[in-house]
Amino acid sequence: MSNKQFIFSSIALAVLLPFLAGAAPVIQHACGRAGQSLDGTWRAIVDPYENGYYNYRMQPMRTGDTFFADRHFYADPTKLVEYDFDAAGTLEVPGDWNTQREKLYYYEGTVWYRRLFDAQPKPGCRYFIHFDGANYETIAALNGEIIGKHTGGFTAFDFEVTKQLRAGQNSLIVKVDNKRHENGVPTINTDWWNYGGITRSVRLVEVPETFIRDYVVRLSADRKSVEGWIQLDGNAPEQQVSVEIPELNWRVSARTGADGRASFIVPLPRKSGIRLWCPEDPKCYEVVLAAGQDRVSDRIGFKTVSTSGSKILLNGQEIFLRGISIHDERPGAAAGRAFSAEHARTTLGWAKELGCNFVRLAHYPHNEEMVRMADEMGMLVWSEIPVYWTIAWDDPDTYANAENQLCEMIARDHNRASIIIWSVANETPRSPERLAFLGRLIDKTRALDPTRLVSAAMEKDETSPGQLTLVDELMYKTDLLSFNQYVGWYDGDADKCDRVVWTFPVEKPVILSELGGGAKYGRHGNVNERFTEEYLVRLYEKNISMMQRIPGLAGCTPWILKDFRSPRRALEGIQDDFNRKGLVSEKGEKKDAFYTLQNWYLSF
Ligand code: GCB
Repeated sequence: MSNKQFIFSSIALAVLLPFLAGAAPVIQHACGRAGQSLDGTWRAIVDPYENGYYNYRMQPMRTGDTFFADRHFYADPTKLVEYDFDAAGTLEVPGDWNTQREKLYYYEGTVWYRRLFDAQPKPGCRYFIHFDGANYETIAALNGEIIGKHTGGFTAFDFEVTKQLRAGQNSLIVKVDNKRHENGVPTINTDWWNYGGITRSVRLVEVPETFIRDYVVRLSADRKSVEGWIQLDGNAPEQQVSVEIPELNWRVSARTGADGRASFIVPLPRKSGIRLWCPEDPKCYEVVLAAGQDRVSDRIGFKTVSTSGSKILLNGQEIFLRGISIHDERPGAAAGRAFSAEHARTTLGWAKELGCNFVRLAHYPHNEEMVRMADEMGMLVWSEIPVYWTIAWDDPDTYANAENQLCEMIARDHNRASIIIWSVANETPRSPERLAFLGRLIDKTRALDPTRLVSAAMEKDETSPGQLTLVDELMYKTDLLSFNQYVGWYDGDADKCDRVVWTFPVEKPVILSELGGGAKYGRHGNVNERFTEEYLVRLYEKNISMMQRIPGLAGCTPWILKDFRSPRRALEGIQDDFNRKGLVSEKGEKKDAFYTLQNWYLSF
């Protein structure tokens, strides 16, 4: 492939603008870069009154009077220092604090983490501390100096530490605060556990002075070319860069401009033999990107997704989305936040066994292992930001926060073949302010990524008894008519499913983004008794036959794969702090309704 074939397209300006508009995006594929993992045992001080922070809030330059300074009482007890990380208890990272210490089960507030690590910084390299996620507000300091602040509990971010990193021992202090806020994203009220802490992996990343910060490598909409861009970061932005897919014998090289960016669209050879990514054949190719000293190797699948009338097309072929919703919680009695490839394999393994080709990762971006595992296992993905229920629609800070989380979600995962839908919200009560807010988020999503579908989980309306439809005007902006409905649980009994008629004012693919009800595993009784396995089986049977009568149905993601912790679920003996709408219990025991849905899915 010659340089001439490399097209610097001005269309790419559209993709470039978002990059210029905001902060630098997260380092693409940070876990595949040189450096060291900082996962493991960290010291932790619980600080509900923000004692260790007080002086910093008063005088931000004086970190010496705060816990960021990592001073010691025990080193010299004649000097008053009322904390000492060396003497503090420990928490494992990654991991939420709620399931690690009984006293922190309901805790919402600040915990200070400290990790000592050795480093040997090399001249000509830059260093970043990369967090895959920490809930909800993070402020970090390296060797007593603040390196950055981040808001949002479910997206990756990194702070540069080239100046602060020392040869020998380093002290990384991270203040994590999971207090809920009325104008936060999410807001105060949700139906999931507000797990706090450094819930996901942390890594010291080493890159050359000028490095490949971000890239997109994907199939063009006509499936005839591979297209994308590379974004360099550093003081030598104009460089020779290349992208290679060795297995396809496909290679391209070019020079980045003064903005550090190069875009390309290069046809695949006629007989490339490319295997398009799909659930039945989730082929990922090794893609190697190089720029000067920097080299990144990623595994990327190639596919397209689009709609035609009420159909969803994957690689141009109609596909029905046999889905299930999932929270980012790990399998096992203790529950808690998921973070590992093993958690992802088990959870997605259950979804596979259920007969799924699609998962809705609700209600916020899940950890990166999950989407990478979905790529490898062949599971289509709906990915969402936590714009949930009653957000402060007219607060500009709330909008900025939501948009930032949207950008961070897309930036981390825009090379994942599995992702077909970006969702901007879940069950948000209608109002003009909310319509404007979500409309802006949808426009932003399309500008950042024109290659995937954009939607939101809306709510159905009953315009007259038994007449079910959508009236939410957001449906004119989304690619899908996706909505949650609980006929047979919150809305009447299971028999109501037989009586209702569905119609829609516009022809688009219909996705039931939630349906279901609760049952405690092993609790048996009458079909009319809530929380019994019998009730849930019947509810699923009735919902399935109702769905078969829904015009334009293109898929569904019943709520939910696994019972998950929620402080809203107080019914003792049955709920015990768990939302019981799972088809498997938190321990992985399959409820009878699992097989009801499985029978339907396996009949396709
Ligand atoms: C919903 C929400 C979901 C809840 C679920 C429930 O509509 O979107 O977050 O957990 O209902 O169980 O009530």
